[in-house]
Amino acid sequence: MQLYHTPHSHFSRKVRILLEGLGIAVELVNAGDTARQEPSRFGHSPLLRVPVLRDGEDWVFDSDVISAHLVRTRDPADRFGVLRHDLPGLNARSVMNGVMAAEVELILAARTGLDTRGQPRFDKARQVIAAGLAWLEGQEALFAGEPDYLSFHLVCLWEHLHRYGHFPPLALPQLARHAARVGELPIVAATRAA
Ligand SMILES: N[C@@H](CCC(=O)N[C@@H](CS)C(=O)NCC(=O)O)C(=O)O
Repeated sequence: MQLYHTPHSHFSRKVRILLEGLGIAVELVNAGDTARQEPSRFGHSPLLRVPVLRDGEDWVFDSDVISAHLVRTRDPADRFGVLRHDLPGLNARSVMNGVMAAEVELILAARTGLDTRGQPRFDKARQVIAAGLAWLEGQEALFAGEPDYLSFHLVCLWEHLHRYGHFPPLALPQLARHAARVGELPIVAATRAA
């Protein structure tokens, strides 16, 4: 099994934490700069993004689809709640994915030479990050239980925003507490980029 990723990719890290939690060995293939366009970097995914999973003959695109595939094929008990169906949990997942995607837009725009300051399109991305985090703070009870896929997702988002300087000037005490707690888990620490 191979996972195309980058060490800092927050979307890839969700999958890597799940792999650690499930005790599944994987060969990590570093795609390098995700702003590049060579399909081979991305396992020939037409989306030109990581993560991409190669599982035998199967190629799987998108972090949550990869995670669902891993659980369906290897963890019928779904111990980390990847296949959950409750609306609050699914909405929180959508909001976290949206915040992470908005951050990717800002990072890759800057990396490819665009000045994002004062541009309405990128101001909207910053607004999505701030509004998404504030919304998630109001849903913090979702992260309060035993560590699960939703809380893995949170810690990936949280640490990435801090690392890249896109964390908005907001006090989010409950999310901060949950992210710190989950961040201490060995399976989470094992996936933290140097
Ligand atoms: N919806 C995708 C998003 C993946 C994504 O945006 N990955 C970033 C790296 S964290 C990427 O490869 N971006 C390249 C690009 O947008 O051109 C998923 O959940 O896997």
